Amino acid sequence: SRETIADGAVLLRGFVRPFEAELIPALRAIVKQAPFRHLITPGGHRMSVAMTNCGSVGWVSDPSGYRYDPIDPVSGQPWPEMPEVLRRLAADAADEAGFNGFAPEACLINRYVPGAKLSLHQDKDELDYRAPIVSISLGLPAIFLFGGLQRSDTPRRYRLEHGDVAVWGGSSRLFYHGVAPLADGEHSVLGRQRINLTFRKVR
Ligand code: MD3
Ligand code: FE
Repeated sequence: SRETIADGAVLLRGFVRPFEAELIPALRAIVKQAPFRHLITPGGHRMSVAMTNCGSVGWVSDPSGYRYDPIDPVSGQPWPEMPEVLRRLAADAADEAGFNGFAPEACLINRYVPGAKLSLHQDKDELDYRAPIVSISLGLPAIFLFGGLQRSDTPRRYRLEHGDVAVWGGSSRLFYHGVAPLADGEHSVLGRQRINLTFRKVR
């Protein structure tokens, strides 16, 4: 199904289904090469969400700031390549939402265990806000908080489930958003966790 929730923001429930059999092993291979780690924010806080990346650049945070970096600071090596199945899924979802020719350079992969959350923030480390961000939810369901251009805008809440894809472009590209603390549970494929992948055009 396709549901528009704001200017340029489209929810595609279950869009992952036809890709899932290929996607899960591809994800496992990435995490083997570049394991999840808890980043430290410039403010010195350890994030409750663990992260890794694939693609030609990856998003990193450390005491010196936020940036996209071609090198994984843990391994000293380039991030794992973005698998074809992920490129295709992201491009197909963007097409479905009206953003043709989406070619992401980065895929940030977030892992939530019960209790982990992501505070309200804007995604502003990319150079071109005309490109959307495509996000894929896997594993345990989460409550996604979708605010507005001001941090003080009261967020709307959406439950994102395993297999849901969302595309965030247009004026919603710079809206504040976050994820409420993950409720405990057990998912048949991924166990006691939620994984979110976000595809970004960085340059
Ligand atoms: C709305 N991740 O990695 S994905 C992030 O579920 C991030 O892990 C969340 O926010 C997660 O930065 C939310 C959905 C999402 C991603 C980017 C957006 C929604 C967005 C950018 C603008 C507006
Ligand atoms: Fe974000």
